[in-house]
Amino acid sequence: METQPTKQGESSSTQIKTSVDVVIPAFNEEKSLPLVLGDLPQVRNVIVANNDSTDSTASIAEKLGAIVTLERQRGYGSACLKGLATIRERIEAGEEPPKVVVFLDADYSEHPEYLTQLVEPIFADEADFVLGSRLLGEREPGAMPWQSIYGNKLACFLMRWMFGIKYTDLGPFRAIDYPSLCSLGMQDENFGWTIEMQIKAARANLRTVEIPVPYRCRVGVSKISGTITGSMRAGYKILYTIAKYGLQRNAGKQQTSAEAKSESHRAIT
Ligand SMILES: Nc1nc2c(ncn2[C@@H]2O[C@H](COP(=O)(O)OP(=O)(O)OP(=O)(O)O)[C@@H](O)[C@H]2O)c(=O)[nH]1
Ligand SMILES: [Mg+2]
Repeated sequence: METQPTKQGESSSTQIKTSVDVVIPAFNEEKSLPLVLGDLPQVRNVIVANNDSTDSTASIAEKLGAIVTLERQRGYGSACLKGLATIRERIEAGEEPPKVVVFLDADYSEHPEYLTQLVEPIFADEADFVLGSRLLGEREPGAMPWQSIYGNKLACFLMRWMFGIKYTDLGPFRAIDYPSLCSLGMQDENFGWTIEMQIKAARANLRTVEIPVPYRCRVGVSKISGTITGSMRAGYKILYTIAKYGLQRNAGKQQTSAEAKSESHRAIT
């Protein structure tokens, strides 16, 4: 027997269809992309940011109804930035801004159907930023190699220690309120993208929640976490990004205390 959707279910799926845009950075993911797009709930726009793929990623995405945008400069962040630029261009051309933007990998390691749960706290006005945590969710054996698990844990520990922010993961599957996303001024062009968003979201006092998301072995060949050089490059960039924002924060504190001193000096003289 067919179950009747609840009124709330109906309205949230309508909201998703009309006001959620999804950005999928993709580099040579012709095998996995059809699976990702097939499992994705109906959203307003699916933007595949093709990172100069040499396979048929772009043509497959187009055939399956996605908006395909080309970014020649390689790097996860570059592809995500291109996706955001495409959203901006469409707004300038007269489209309504999205309510929520969801980021999702193209390798089918995430479960795209969880998008519905990811956007829910934003539509309920309980959060501005929702992070899908693979560390809280169920992971298929081998889906996250040990260096990825401990690397993520270390990054989260450092963020907590340096900034007092509590995260459990740097997962790529995430939803964010569009005006909040614009206010963050995202910049990172490669592996620092996810952590940059998390640090900036905390600094901007965005209401953030994490929800567990399952994670499975990717389709296709591992490019980052399953290779030693990929893991080292990603790890280095993540640590560099934490240090960069940590130093900025300290510089800001020193500046504030210097300003306070000069203010009190002025008040005394
Ligand atoms: N590696 C890599 N991925 C990119 C790039 N540009 C876009 N992507 C996409 O970014 C997403 C994440 O990359 P993955 O290679 O899956 O990285 P990962 O999940 O850390 O590691 P593996 O799945 O083990 O390779 C995928 O959808 C890629 O297709 C790029 O320049 N390099
Ligand atoms: Mg992956």
